[in-house]
Amino acid sequence: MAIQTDPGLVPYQILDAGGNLVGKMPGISAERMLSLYRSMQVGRVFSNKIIALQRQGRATTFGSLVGQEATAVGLAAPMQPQDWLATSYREIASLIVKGVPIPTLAYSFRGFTPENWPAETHCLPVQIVIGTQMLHAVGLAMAAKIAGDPAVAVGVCGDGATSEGDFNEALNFAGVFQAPVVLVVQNNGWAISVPRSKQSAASTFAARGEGFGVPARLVDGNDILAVYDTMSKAIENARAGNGPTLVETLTYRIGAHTTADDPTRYRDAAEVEAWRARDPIARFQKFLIARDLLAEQRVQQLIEEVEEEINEAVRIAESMPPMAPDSFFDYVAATLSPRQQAQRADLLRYINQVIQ
Ligand SMILES: Cc1ncc(C[n+]2csc(CCOP(=O)(O)OP(=O)(O)O)c2C)c(N)n1
Ligand SMILES: [Mg+2]
Repeated sequence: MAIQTDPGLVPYQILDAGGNLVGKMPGISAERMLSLYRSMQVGRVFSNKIIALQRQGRATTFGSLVGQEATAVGLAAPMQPQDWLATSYREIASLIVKGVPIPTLAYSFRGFTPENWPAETHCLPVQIVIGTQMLHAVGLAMAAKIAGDPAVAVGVCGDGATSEGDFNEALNFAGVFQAPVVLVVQNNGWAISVPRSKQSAASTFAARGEGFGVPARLVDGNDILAVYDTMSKAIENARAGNGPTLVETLTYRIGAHTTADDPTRYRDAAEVEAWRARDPIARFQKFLIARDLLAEQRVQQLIEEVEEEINEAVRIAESMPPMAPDSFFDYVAATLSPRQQAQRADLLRYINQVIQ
């Protein structure tokens, strides 16, 4: 198995893989649990839809979210509106939970950075440059602390990102300056084709917090209640002035790294099957059905409603005009240098030649 943990370190769990309650229930209403369940379905349907569109030439490269819905939803759900969220490309469901409109995200997977990025959601645009968002999260948290603003920042990256300098610098600053930040490592076992075992000789990524003086938690990342509970406590701890927490969520990337990847070339089918049995949506669904919070007949209907919502979002995104090819210059600097202005003019000249 690619995912290793110290046998002495048991990830925090509230629901086991069969959906049975094995821990203490967090204070959470039935309505809230159903909304978490629906958000996980939204994440999965969105992922499958964008991958289908990519196959038809209607979307860009996309990294599958499947299997990681509990971590993505659970890390964002306890956040308050003023809290900051800095993610990679793998946490689209977190952005949806935090309020980024689905059409805006679908538009971004047509290859356009939305001009109307909803800044009021306090979500940063996704980072493709591995690990950088962890520094952004710590910086936002430090700024909030200095300003006396009751905001907490959450930064999330993958297992592979922990080998970047940025990750280590972020943890160091978080610890030294007691930043109100929660740094989440979404350990899905793989960084494209590089297994978790090649990222660190440490028994867990959570264990690495100690070296930075940052308290850490190891959580079953496929257990929505455990992720939600851990994040709620870590976020409120940071808000109360008690500093940062590092959270490792143990999960698994069921799909390909992206639409440009073929994982059958580097990993065992048996490993994927073992993790399918720990599916985060199926697990929570069993729990909700057993508690009479969700009717079995309702599941298919709910998935169809979610599919319709995603299809509508795609229709809206596809009806939006494309951005001008030179518009990215608008986001480089408030005023362009003469050299940048010349580059923009060059680009426009080239485009006009190609079109004519
Ligand atoms: C600085 C940097 N180096 C390399 C890449 C190419 N790259 C894209 S995704 C990826 C693997 C990231 O793995 P992980 O952090 O585990 O995240 P996951 O994709 O599993 O969510 C790499 C190396 C990049 N985007 N940025
Ligand atoms: Mg990974």
